[in-house]
Amino acid sequence: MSELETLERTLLADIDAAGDEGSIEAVRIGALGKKGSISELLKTLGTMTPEERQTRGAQINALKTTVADAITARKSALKDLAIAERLARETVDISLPVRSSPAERGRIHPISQIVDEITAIFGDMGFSIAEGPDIETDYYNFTALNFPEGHPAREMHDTFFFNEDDKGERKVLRTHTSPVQIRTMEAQDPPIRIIIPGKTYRQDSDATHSPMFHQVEGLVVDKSANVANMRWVLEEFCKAFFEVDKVTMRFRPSFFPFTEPSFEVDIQCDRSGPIVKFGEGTDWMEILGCGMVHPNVLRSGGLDPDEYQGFAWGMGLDRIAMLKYGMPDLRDFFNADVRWMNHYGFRPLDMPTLFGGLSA
Ligand code: 2U9
Repeated sequence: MSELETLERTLLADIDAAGDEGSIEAVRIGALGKKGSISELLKTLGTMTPEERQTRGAQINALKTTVADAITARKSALKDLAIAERLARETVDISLPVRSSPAERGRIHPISQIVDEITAIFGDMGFSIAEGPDIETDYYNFTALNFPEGHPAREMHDTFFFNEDDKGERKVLRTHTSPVQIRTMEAQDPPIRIIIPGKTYRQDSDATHSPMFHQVEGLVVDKSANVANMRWVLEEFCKAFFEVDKVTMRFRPSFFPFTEPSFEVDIQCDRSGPIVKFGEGTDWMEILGCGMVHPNVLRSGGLDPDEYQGFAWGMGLDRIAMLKYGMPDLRDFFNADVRWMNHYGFRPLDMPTLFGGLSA
């Protein structure tokens, strides 16, 4: 066997034996690199006679082509092999349970859930949401709402007062969301149909009262809004909110400075078991307050009470959240306890809608 045939065999065997891209590259450099075995052979051509060079040159070049082709083929085969190995190694077991995303693991606080539910119900009836500041002037929180100066009703609210400012004005933490209705009447012409969910503040703290609590109030103003309309809106709301086909409601006369006549509203229920059931039973539970907007309050909002009339209502969100979802102590709402949130919280992607269900 000639020296060239031996070299070819050795190199082809090395190429065949190269198991990865690093080893095949080493074989290439050993044969075709600057100081490789084939390159060294090519250098010897210069010392040969023209006749020798013709035959020997052709042989060495043929060897070079054979080896270069074999290296290219092996490289491509190794690449395919590497991809096949990686594919086998990185297969995904699609039968494994899906890991929940962070958005799935978080929880919506029951108060936010209740606000979303109420928004869905009143949104469907054509109401918009209105918002306003938590720090209010005495005027918007009391005077504009027909609380006379120095009247005991102002004390009834256990108000948090700020210190007097430079102008001698004492701001308050709003004791109800009602200032927002005044601001809306000032800013917008009737017909007005708004709900106002928000934080409110009074000096009170026990298992069912917290110094910061939540209310939702509603206001309708147009030329013919009346008690019958109000009753219908509130009954439809209660049916949708408590997810029952029928409710019986009782309107008892009451007093609020901002409404005349005023009512406290009870809903018939069954309180015999561990959870309150609505739409059945013979017990009553107070659920909200409401009334026709007082003429003085319409005037504060810049409206003529001889032209416009309105109805309004208000309810405590924390209380109805406790009622609907069976939470015994209001203070847990604000303890930021992740175990409580995991138990009572709602899944973030289950947005309440009337068509999909409020709290399913
Ligand atoms: C304007 C005119 C009228 C809002 C109303 C009630 C009756 C009411 C309480 C329920 C429980 C507050 O959280 S609570 O303590 N609210 O009973 N609220 S009518 O009436 C308004 C509001 C604004 C301009």
